[in-house]
Amino acid sequence: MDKNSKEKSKEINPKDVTICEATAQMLVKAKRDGVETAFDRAANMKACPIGADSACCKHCSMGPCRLSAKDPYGKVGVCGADIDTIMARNFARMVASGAAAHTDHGMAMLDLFREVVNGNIKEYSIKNPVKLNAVATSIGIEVEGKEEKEIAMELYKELEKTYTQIEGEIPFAKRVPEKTLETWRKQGIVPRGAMREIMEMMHRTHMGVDQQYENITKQFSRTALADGWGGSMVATEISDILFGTPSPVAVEVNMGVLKEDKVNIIVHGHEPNLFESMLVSVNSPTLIQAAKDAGAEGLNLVGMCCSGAEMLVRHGVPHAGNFMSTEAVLVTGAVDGLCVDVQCIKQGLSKVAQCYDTPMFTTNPRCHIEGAQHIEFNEHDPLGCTDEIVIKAITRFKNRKHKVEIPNIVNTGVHGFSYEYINYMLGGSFRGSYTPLNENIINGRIRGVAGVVGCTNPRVKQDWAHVELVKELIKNDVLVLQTGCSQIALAKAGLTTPEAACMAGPGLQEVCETVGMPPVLGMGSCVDNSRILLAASEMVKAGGLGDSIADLPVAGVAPEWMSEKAIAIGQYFVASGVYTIFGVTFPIVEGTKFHQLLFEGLEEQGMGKWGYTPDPYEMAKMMIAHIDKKRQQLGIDKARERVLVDMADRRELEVA
Ligand code: NFS
Ligand code: SF4
Repeated sequence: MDKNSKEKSKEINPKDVTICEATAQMLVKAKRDGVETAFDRAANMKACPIGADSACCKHCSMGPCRLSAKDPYGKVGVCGADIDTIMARNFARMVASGAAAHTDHGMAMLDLFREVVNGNIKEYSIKNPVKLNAVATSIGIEVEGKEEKEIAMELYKELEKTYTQIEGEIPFAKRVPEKTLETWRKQGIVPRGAMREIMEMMHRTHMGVDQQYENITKQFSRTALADGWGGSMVATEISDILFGTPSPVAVEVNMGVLKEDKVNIIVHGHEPNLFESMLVSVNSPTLIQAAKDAGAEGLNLVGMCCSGAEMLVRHGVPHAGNFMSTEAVLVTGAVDGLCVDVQCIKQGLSKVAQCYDTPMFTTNPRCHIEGAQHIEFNEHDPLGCTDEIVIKAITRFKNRKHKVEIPNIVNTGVHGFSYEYINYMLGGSFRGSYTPLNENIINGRIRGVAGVVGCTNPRVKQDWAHVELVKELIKNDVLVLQTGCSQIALAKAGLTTPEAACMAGPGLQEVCETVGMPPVLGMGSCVDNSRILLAASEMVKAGGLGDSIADLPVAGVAPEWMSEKAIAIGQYFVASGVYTIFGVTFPIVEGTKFHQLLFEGLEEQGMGKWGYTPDPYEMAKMMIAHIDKKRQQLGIDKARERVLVDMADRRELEVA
């Protein structure tokens, strides 16, 4: 036994690390099968305390330098960098990396769009011309009397600037409420183009460049905004134009969506083009016949993580679970093919897949994984890749060697609330608008709106903080908007059904029942957080709730975050004016100047601010207190008291 394996002695109790029953069941099986997952590794990998506080720097070989969180100003790096510079630079690089991931994804969608419009790719087409016109109009492109192709080409050229523009403001800055934009202009943080912002961010965080935390913060705000109002928004809007805008659809979630008698194929990753092509492949009569010839009942396509969330809201494709369930799902032995593209794909998956003879396929030139087969996805011949994967999965089905154990749990919910649909749902088909939402906030039935988003993380009990927090929020009449892995946690907990309205406070319950909607609205993947930005923007424009996003009674939260993308998202929400709370841990030393700037100072500059607590009940309290403060500033706090008294009276009458 080597030293390493001797150290790996801590055993996990599945019930302590997740509230997802299917995942817990599979962790028990994994232990039986001698298979290790990230839960085991997290228990045996002590997080570095200095790194967790971001009190170290390895930007040059005079270091690495370690400072102390206990005495943050007691020491500086070899170059003289102080704690604020070091933490701000580290934070900035997390933002740059997260923003790069989203913007590169958006650019891949834009590349596809250009080739479709040019006629070079025929396998995809514009599915949603109404959205094409709406997006074009929103950034000042005249659509009247023009052919679809002409509008699309103009839109492409304009949106390309999101990435390549050197001077000026990114195109979607035109969608930002005027006063919010004014704040950005005053602070000098309106993004020019994403490539420029990310490049400048990397430059400024190099050894010996920007060594003033406030100045670094400005640039990472600008970089983050180039993600939220840039790359992510392009990803969402172009995907809607090419593949359709989500509208409410009943979906099945959890590991029970795998079928023992079918060839199970999972797509896990982020870019919908691959998944869309896989959807075509699994519907091919030839391949369905091949599956039947192999003794299967058919082909079963299932999503995971964010591309799964996108296909869930757009097409109602079943979803097997979120980030911390991706290894566990392989332990079922039922997965005949695991197909991935980019982001949030644990390298550990390849080893677990090997244990169960599940072929794992990487498909994107950006992401190869040791032990996985690479079958490159090419948009000019998308089926070439996805058909081959289906064929290989059928072969695995035919030769299944492992006993299959699928947790018998399926939850149904309603997801697919694009910001356009919220408009339609509340405003009716003739004059969709956010006015009814605002009215319900002003009259107090809805106390405020919360965006609950982000990852799951083996450092905390999977799904627990998401679920407990959301229950608290809706109980207090806060309408919840969701994306990413968080909405899968809530779907598994049964809170994305219209019936879940009974768990909401009296005001929110009344609104949900009138409209027939759940109190928790699933909107899609992490790039679809841009839908939340647009919803916030529409709320400002509909009137009555102030002039900027910072005036709204809203808050954002990522209770179980883990990725750099989450930090980028958090920062663009904060810079857009939203109070944003993170759980798990926060990579900054408390009591430092940089901490003070992020947790208080930015708000004084007209933006939002950061908050932190690992406790979901505390999170709910902090968010509700903020929402109430905003209600008070708007002068609508009294209305809520009145409406709640009314409703209580009415209920008493009904009982009598
Ligand atoms: Ni968002 Fe999606 Fe999930 Fe977190 Fe990862 S899949 S982009 S980063 S873990 S929500
Ligand atoms: Fe140390 Fe400064 Fe080099 Fe960072 S840049 S490793 S603080 S010497």
